[in-house]
Amino acid sequence: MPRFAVVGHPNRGKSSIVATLSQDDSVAIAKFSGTTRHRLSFPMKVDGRVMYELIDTPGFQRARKALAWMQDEVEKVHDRPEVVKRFVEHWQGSGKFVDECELLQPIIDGAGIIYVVDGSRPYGEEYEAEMEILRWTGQPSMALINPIDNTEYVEEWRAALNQYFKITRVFNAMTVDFYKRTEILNAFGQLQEAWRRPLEQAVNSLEEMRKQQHQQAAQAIVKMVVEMTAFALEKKIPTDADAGEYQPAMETQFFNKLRKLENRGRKNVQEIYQHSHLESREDVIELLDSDLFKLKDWYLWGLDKKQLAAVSAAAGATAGLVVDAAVGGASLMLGAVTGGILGGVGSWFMADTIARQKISGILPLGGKILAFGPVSNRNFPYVLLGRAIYHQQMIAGRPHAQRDQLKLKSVNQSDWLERLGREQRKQLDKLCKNLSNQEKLEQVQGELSDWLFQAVTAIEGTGANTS
Ligand SMILES: Nc1nc2c(ncn2[C@@H]2O[C@H](COP(=O)(O)OP(=O)(O)O)[C@@H](O)[C@H]2O)c(=O)[nH]1
Ligand SMILES: [Mg+2]
Repeated sequence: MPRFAVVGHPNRGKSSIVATLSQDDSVAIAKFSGTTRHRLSFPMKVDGRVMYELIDTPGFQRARKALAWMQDEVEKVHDRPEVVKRFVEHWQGSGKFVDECELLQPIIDGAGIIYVVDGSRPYGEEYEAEMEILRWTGQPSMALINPIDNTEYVEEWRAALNQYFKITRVFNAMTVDFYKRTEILNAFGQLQEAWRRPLEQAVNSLEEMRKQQHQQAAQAIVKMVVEMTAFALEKKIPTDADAGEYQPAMETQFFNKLRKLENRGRKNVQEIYQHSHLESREDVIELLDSDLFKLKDWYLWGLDKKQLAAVSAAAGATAGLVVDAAVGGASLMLGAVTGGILGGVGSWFMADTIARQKISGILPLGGKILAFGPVSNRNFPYVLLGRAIYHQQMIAGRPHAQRDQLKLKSVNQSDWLERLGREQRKQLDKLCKNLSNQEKLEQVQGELSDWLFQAVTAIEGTGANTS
């Protein structure tokens, strides 16, 4: 199995590269150097099988002194690997060259070398000793230029690194996408014939795994959307009670429950993409930072009024009004909106309500039922899907080195709809209408999952939504 020791100066993004290439968000990355004191192994597993292993190491501390010792010891060029080995044997446990011993040991044991430098800082002679020592080990090696703050010195680095390494690549662990990651793996395969096959296999397995993740994410999202669009809250109140008194508390409860369902759906998606540490970071709770029930933000996610009118017209328009009239008793409009007077046409009205409070007739044993939901707003399934797709794309595209909070971009996200083909749109409109009307839910669940899998795969392909 291919193993790679990720080595270099402290604070050049070694741990970040390990996190990204092993898809492991538990790798320790910190603001200060010296976070990695001991080498740690991170296996990249697909279906429980280890595909390759990355070894995070502490940075070189005294490369020049180490090299000087080795130069004194060496007699012939072909002794060099032996001398590096002797160096580690000699100093290990002595309290000196602790970091050098720690990082050289896995290489002596057969690991390939990934040498990491920062392309935003100038090349300097002090690196030469590091590269020289690495060369002396005789192990296959490759250099990655990580442009931490900018790319100012990338070319300078490239020229220097090319003298020591057969393969040099620019690799930004924070922004790299799935395809660039697989490209790097294939490049590793060129380093040593024995690794070529296993790494090709690793790439195939990763692609297969990614497909499965998209599929699972689509299913998780659809499950959430179906639950949310079907959700209703009921409360029994005394016959003579004033429904209006219960309204605020029930409304809060109703919305909170829906928010919870959405959060749970997101958590599922995060876990599917192996970002399970994300939700425990509290700064992410404010994720996407736009409340589900801020109607004025719905344009970000769903259909705008023009689109909605078109959809409603196509779907036989005034269903909304009919439902409204049929409710009988008190029909309160909740969360009434922002944008002025509603046009009076069914779809307008529906566009600006979230849920209605309904009161059933008197119950046989006394009391009456106060009910909220389900949300019948025609835009609701689109909004849920829009938000979920946005979140899914951020998570699926998020390298595991990323530790920042997820940020909502203030661009209009509803263009995800516009990017869909006509047929795809039509199919979605039909499914969303079913959802709003609570029709054929089982069938909708299956069809919408397939639909969504295609959609997220296509959106990923266009590179939209990811930075
Ligand atoms: N902006 C940016 N920061 C990075 C990048 N790679 C690493 N960092 C930051 O640089 C610091 C050191 O990274 P780390 O991976 O721990 O470096 P190591 O000491 O070589 O293991 C951390 O604060 C990282 O967040 C990058 O590509 N872009
Ligand atoms: Mg580190």
